[in-house]
Amino acid sequence: NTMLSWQRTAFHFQPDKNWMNDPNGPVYYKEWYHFFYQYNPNDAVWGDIVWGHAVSRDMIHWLYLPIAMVPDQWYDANGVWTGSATILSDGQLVMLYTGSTNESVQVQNLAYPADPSDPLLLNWTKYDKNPVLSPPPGIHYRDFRDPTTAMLTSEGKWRISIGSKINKTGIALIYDTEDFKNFELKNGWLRAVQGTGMWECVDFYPVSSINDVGLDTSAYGDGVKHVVKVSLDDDRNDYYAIGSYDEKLASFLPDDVKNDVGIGLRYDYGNFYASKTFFDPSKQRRILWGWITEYDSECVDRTKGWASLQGIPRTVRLDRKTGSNLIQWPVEEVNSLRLRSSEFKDLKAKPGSVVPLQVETATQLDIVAEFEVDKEALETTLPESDTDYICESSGGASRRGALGPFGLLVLADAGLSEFTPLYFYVTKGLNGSLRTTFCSDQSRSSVATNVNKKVLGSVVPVFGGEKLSLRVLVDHSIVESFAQGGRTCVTSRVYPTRAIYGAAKLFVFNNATDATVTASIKVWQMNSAFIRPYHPETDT
Ligand code: DQQ
Repeated sequence: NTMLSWQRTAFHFQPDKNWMNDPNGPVYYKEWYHFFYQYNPNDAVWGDIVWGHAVSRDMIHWLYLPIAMVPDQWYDANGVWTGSATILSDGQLVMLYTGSTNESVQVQNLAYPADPSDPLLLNWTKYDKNPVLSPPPGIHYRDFRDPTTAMLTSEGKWRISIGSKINKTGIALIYDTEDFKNFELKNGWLRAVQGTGMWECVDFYPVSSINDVGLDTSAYGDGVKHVVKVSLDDDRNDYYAIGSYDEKLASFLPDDVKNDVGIGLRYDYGNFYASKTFFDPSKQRRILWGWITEYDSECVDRTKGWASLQGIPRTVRLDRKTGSNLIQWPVEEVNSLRLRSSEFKDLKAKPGSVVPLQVETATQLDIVAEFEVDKEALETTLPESDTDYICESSGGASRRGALGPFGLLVLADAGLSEFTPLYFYVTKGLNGSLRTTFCSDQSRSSVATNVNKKVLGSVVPVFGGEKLSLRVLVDHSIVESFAQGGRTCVTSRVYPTRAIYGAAKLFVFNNATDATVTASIKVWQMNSAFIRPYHPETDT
């Protein structure tokens, strides 16, 4: 349907048609990045799940390959569900995935490349004695899924985690194995948190606390912290915790129980789910993939013939300045799509102003912006007792405060009948300290009615002397925002009907009542990634 074709993205990964959900088994193998994904080959809604497959040299320019695995066995007859890749010490690749059986029991299965010398990994062999794991006693047959990438123990065994729940308590089970065929259930859990419900797509990995280099999944010891991430089925968000992992006890302890697994920090305060990381040995970094779903109706998705995107892959590492959150940033390869740029230096936005930026079209952009709040206003503004600005419930970009909101209007039409504000909101506490929140306001993104109109976002740590900074990737119907170098990230799906193609514009706005804001902004037009099928003769 050409009526909705402007929503299709140009540099985010999406299949040429139909439904996609979770990222699966991302891995670097024989100089190719491999990406698998939950895919419905028959419809633009969830169902009939197979593993789609694509390869890339740079995680931006993707080539579609044939479907990797389909439900052709009793143990995955209801779907080839989410799983992870592990590269063994000798370079062999093994894949563990969840099968939903002919009776809808969730079991874990082993698969491996039919021809390990094939860099494209076109054919997959399922182990003939699958399943390798069935739900243990006490676990409901439909609460046992999404095995992690394995990490080595000090005994030389491989260790995986699988998400589940007991009553309302989310848990991560731990299994050790030597051969990925026979598994031993460990006592206790990696972590359990009351009231969080089913843990989907557990991820478990090390981050360095001494430098910014990514770590192999098995790294352990001095200078290493661990991250546990869970996808909460009940509220459809990805939560992580940073802490220490006791390898002997097979258990994880968060640094801060207020930010325990599943309750505190989120990778993204917008639309981002079922994510998974992998270690990229070619550039010594850890990469995070996340599924970005639709915020419109299934009926519309069927009309347009596709649903869902993957976020731009992000490097992920510990924020060594705060020590208490991760830093996420689009992989550097996305910069290769940058075309012409426009620069706006020291632009003064007075209280209550909207300033257009001349940037040709504004549907495929990479924006880097810095904002400075007028020092005098910061000093003279009276402290407030209520500094708890919450994006979801604070009235969006139109509610004015002394020191905010200010930021950008993206995917805006000239008459401002549609626009998406990305903004900072600063509040001053009674003790004089400042608190900064970053929000993405979808409430006026579209004149269409059957789309999500929430204001999304969260608080962002800012140190004295730091300017407020923002990186934004705009791609037709997705807006990915990275505030303060990637400390707080917010992804929106938006569905403008007027602010499309050449009619889409970009503005700076300042809706604060007291403070003038100085903005410096660089905007690149972004090329398309031309994602297409692999051609054996020309694609090498
Ligand atoms: N999606 C898969 C499951 C997983 C869920 C099924 C998360 O394995 O728990 O498509 O989105």
